[in-house]
Amino acid sequence: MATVFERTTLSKVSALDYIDLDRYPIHDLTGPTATSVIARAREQVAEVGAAELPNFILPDGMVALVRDAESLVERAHPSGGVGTAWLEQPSSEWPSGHPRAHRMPYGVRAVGYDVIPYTSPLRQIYELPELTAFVEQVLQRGPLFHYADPCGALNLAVMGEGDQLQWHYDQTDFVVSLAIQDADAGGDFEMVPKLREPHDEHYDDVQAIFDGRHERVVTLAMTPGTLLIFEGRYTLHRVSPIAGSTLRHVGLFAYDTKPDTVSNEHLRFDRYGRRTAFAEPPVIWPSS
Ligand SMILES: O=C(O)CCC(=O)C(=O)O
Ligand SMILES: [Fe+2]
Repeated sequence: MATVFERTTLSKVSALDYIDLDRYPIHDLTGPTATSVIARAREQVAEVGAAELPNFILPDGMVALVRDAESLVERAHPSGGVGTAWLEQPSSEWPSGHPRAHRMPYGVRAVGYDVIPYTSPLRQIYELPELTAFVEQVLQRGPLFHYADPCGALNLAVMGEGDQLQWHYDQTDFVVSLAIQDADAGGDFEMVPKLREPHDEHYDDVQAIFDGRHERVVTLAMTPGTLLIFEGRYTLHRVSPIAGSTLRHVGLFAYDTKPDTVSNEHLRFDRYGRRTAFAEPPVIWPSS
């Protein structure tokens, strides 16, 4: 017990060191700086469904995160094909030409939480209780828990030449992402604030976006080092196709308002290529 506690404490201290605590004092949420950062982020979420926190990570932290991401690329599982904005198999109820039946190409590679080593700075940042408490304060949805899925709780999303994510709504209320590396071109995070309402899908407006009428589309800079707190269930969004040889890396931090939510074997196999999670992150890859 004592040993585990000591090891954990040491790694938490170093993960806080990656964060610009002068600008974002997540270790002291009651101080004046944190109070104003939280108030501003809440405003942004209320106005556009997304709070962008640039330079959340210090330059040394970025060096460590990029090196880490590059070392994790070989653990990424590719998935791709065509999908709808609602991330569902369209039922026959939707005639062809209906936005709900509209399929768009996607391609992405995902590194699951179960294969991210304990020494990974991305993992250590995600596991900071201070970060969870900060996100909790911004979102004001009551206590937050790490998503309990052994593969899905934390992901590194890797996208290369030709990869993209189609226009979609997330199936969770919100997601927290950390921009680690930009592609040479493309890979823009584009979103349409306030398009969907709980009881109105506004299909005509969605169709207009699919038709390329982008007046309402907002592109977020997502400069490496930016933390983004994003309400993806009601904000249509996509990642535009990537060009060039530099990989786009984004860390995806999953939380839930309930402590024990997990995914299922089918979804897990689709995204990670395995039905069962590794019990411990493999030290070498490919794992034997
Ligand atoms: O990679 C990103 O920036 C966003 C990813 C995303 O929208 C998703 O995984 O649902
Ligand atoms: Fe999404």
